Amino acid sequence: MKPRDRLRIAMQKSGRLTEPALDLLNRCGLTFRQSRDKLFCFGEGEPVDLLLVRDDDIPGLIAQGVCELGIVGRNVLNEFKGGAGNGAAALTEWRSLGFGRCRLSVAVPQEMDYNEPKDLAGLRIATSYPGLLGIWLREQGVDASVITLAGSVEIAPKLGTADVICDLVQSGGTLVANQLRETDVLLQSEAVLAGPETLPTDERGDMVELLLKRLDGVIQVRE
Ligand code: PRT
Ligand code: ZN
Repeated sequence: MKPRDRLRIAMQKSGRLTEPALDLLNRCGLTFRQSRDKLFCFGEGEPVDLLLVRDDDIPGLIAQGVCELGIVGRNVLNEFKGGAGNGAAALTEWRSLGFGRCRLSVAVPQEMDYNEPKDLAGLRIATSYPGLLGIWLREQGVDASVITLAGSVEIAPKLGTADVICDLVQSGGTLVANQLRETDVLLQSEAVLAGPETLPTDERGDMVELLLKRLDGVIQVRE
């Protein structure tokens, strides 16, 4: 099979990162013709196409070489890198993009007596980030059981399926609404431009370099 000569960037199809990501690419001079199935967008000027996918799939698509770059939350990227079986995937942050800011935090019921991570010993912690939570618990020397949930993590303590949670927080409104209190920040996150540590040595690599240069200009103007 002939190697691809067009660059592919994966981004979230529909969610918090979609609009700011597309806006950033537009400001880097990239425009796209929306295809009918809306999974693949053909780039009009430069040889750069878009893949519109679930954010969780982005690191895997880069690791498999389906695309060269992805715009994804650091939380998703690091969970992939730290997750079981993904150790070999040498993915890196080429740039941090300044939007989609949030943090991954532990939160406990407001009435719970909590002073330090050791107080989590023996508890059940609900999260969608078992890899990152597991690493943090090991660093803290805490033995707790991690309960992996795909969503609605914040209601787990009320439902009795977990004692505390580890979830993304932005304004803190969701925690307050669920009578939870943020105690420890595991990760400060924002959208990043992710890619393999080693770029292709062909035209696609040149295009990445051009894009990074434009991106730096756009980010500087914005700051
Ligand atoms: O369908 P797909 O899988 O692509 O979308 P998704 O539902 O997984 O992702 P989406 O669109 O919700 O979030 C995409 C990315 O945005 C995340 O991976 C983060 O990097 C980033 N981001 C920024 C956030 C938030 N802020 C955020 N507040 N992601 C989620 N939240 C949720 C959080 O999980 C919690 O339920 O918002 C709630 C907390 O918000 P506050 O303001 O009440 O604290
Ligand atoms: Zn997702």
